Amino acid sequence: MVNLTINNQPVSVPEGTTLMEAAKEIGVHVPSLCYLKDLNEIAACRVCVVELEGSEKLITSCNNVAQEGMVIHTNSPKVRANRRNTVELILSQHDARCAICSKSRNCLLQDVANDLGIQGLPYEQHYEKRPWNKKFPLIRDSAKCIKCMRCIQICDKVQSLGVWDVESTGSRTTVNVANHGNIEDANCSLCGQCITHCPVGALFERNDSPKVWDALGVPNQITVAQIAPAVRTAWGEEMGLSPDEATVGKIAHALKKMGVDYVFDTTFSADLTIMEEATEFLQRFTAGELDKRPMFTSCCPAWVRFLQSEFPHFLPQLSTAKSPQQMFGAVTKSYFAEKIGVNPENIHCISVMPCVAKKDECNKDLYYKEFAGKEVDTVITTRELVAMMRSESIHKDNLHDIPFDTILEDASGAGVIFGTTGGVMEAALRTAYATIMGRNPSPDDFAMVRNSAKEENGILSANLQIGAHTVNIAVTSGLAHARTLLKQIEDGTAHYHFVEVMACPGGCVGGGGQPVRHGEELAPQRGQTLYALDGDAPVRFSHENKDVQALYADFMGEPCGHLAHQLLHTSHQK
Ligand code: HC1
Ligand code: SF4
Repeated sequence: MVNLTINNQPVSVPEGTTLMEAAKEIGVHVPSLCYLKDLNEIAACRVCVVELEGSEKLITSCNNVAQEGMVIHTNSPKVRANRRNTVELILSQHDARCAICSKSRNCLLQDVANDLGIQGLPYEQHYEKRPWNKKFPLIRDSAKCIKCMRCIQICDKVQSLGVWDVESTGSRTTVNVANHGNIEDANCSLCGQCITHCPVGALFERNDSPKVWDALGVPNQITVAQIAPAVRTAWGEEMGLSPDEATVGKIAHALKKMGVDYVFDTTFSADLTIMEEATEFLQRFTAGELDKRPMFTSCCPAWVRFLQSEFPHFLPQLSTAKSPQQMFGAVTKSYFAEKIGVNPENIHCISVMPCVAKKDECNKDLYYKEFAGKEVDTVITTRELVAMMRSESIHKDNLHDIPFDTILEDASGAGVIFGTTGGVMEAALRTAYATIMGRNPSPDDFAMVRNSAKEENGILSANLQIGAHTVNIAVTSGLAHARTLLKQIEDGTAHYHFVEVMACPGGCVGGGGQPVRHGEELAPQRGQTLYALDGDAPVRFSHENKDVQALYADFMGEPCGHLAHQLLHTSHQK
């Protein structure tokens, strides 16, 4: 242990602890704009300076470690003056029109400037404004960038994509798409992790809420909304609701208040996806197709984009099942449209997703009888949903649980856990087991697929015995882990039959469209919310979803049958 003094308080910390972490031990917060634990400890912003007694120069606390006998002051007059000057300089190169900024009220720069009492700038403002394709789902505003390097690090170290890079040197140093490229050509998976790790409003999703408001105003148009599993775990964070209070039924109520005609749960079509994907898996597995290479889950569009751009030779291994989002749209504009006697052209499908990549995925077309159009018309993120609630003055106290609409209403616990890493695999295994064995397993028999994050390389693998079959499975999240897994398969050091990959660390609960809590990775605790919902669910198997059963009986026929192939499957080849 190392003993030192911080703000006149003694503190003992393990060797190698940074001064910032040591201060945290005794409840002292040192501000920073760039720090991300284990990812970005490079003192790019220099806001975290502290005073070391006996040293002329201030030192940065995020990348200097505690040493025996150090006497540190984190908020001395010298520190305050320096920190203030640093922030004033950053603000002089930042478009600080907070009122029209996507991160307003949740911006680290705003917080630090306010905490320091900065109310005017001694320097002239000058910031760069670069053009950007505003139609792309991910938007960068160069005038807001503070060069903290967080986006570079998360994209490189966690997602292994390297979309962002430093450009120029010295005072001209800036961040841009690597190799001076365009974002459209940059192999961006659209996972949105750079957005959720940006401390300011330099990165954000395309705002599609105006499209939703427009759709709600079209006379005689039917609006149908679906709510993704992970949204329920996080929207309450923005509204001041605890996980218990922030029910999905209240989101349904809010959407109805906005004027949406029918509100459904994507969990319904997660169950439908399992019917198709588990059937497809058993067909491919028993035909020996997976003896060399596995079948991959296909519900994460960022993962699909990653394969398309970097590992196209693996595309045939993807399940042909569409994602639950797209299946919902396809079922809405076929089966549901027929049931309610409405022309699918007069239906506008809205998805509320924790995801930025879903804004790209929804561009898929549906061809059904006379109808040729989009399965899903507009995708908004959890953040956009909350912003819409605010703009409609929907207060949390005026929301209560309402049921989803019929006839796509039923949803199992297996579908709910789709939103967290391992959930798709667990749900599929529950149904695959029932198909092979002719009886259900205990719902928690496959709980070993949870917690891939705890594995050393982030890849959880298991050999499962189901009847006479040994099934090798793997689960991972985060594209750097996925890349490792693909390399293992390529070089023959690992062999699996079925693999789940979600691009966002922790799965959709950690999605790029979820509310941002600076410095906190909330995916694990949001995942626990989904497991609790699954544990309490009256139905825990996708194949026991009554409305999915009715869909097959009344309309779709068999899983992986002719109509199912037409409506619920796709080719992921570009
Ligand atoms: Fe997801 Fe999925 S779990 S991909 O993360 O398969 O976005 O929540 O809706 O489609 O169901 C996202 C979440 C979501 C789909 C489902
Ligand atoms: Fe979107 Fe979920 Fe994939 Fe993240 S893990 S990119 S939120 S689908």
